[in-house]
Amino acid sequence: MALSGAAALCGAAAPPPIPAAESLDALARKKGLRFGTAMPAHALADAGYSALIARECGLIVAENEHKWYVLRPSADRFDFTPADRLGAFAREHGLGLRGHTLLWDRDEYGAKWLPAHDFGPRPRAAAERMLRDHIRTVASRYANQVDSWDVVNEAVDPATGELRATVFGKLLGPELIDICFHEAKAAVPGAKLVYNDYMNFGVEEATHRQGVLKLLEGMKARGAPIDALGVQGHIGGGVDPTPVARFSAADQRDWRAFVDEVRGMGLDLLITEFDVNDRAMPAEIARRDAEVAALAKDFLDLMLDYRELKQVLVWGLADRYSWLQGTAPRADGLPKRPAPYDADLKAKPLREAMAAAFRAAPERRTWA
Ligand code: 9MR
Repeated sequence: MALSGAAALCGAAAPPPIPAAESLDALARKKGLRFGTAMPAHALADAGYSALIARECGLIVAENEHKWYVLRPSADRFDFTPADRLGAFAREHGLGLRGHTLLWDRDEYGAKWLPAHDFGPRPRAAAERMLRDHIRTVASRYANQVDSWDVVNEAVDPATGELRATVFGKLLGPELIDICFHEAKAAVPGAKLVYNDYMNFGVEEATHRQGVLKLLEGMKARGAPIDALGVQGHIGGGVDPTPVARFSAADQRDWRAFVDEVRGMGLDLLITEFDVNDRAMPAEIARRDAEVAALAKDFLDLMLDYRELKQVLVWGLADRYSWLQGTAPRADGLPKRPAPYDADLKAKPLREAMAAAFRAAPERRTWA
């Protein structure tokens, strides 16, 4: 049989498009879950990628556009332009919008001007005013669209398990986190409020996990209005020095103990930034993709077992939009393959692993 057109040129027929009823979000919804991806504003110009997101996802999260360094070009000015463009895209395609983040509590990822900012003669009060004003202004602007906010991101230092000594952390002390959650609650009482962090499985992550548990326990004890823990889910050694190619039985046991504690506090769970760093996996693509998919399936099966898990978002739906391309490169210099779709927007085994995990997941009550 003669191949036609593009298929003949590529030497293989293009895979059939995935029917709407089988999209990752449709499969997730059958179980009371939702599926989405991070999207940067520059991806709006990519028609193929935007269409893929609209087809596969039920929600998006701005990859960087709600961060202080984008929203706050200076201490006295807000710029909502890129964030609003992503909000408009979500509306146009009937997608939900998550908010990330009202405070990324790391100065290196905050507003550029902040570390040198002069808070005047009463710095504590001025810092609290600035923070509350930021949270109120940003959260209120998206009150009708964003239904869950990463109120605070990455406040726990993985090396010590203590809160990081940031500009706001030093001025406001341990109260910083509660202040953020109370202000967000006052601004958007109907939104779910999430603490988001990258604690992971693995023995070398124990201090980070303990630190996050300590933070959450304290917040619950003090009555801070928190609904869920956002597990970023950068597995495979996402932001860690050591690549992790498997989810061992011992690691699964320790990770479950961690998640059980979070659940025991009455908190829900989200996977907010899922991807699989293939930095230590074989070069050969079929083998690499199979290892990525297998690691993902092990992790997702465990997490989806918890009915408290309400949403799964990937940090980029296709390899060409993954932040991992620019972070800790592979020794062989090959491009990474951390996302469900490849650089040509073809579905990979990771996509099938995610679909299989959603199909196998128990049903849960939708996040109200
Ligand atoms: O993917 C994001 C990348 O484009 C940015 O340059 C970087 C700094 O703002 O942040 C990346 O996203 C991070 C997320 O906001 C928080 N968790 C870790 C993510 C990967 O670094």
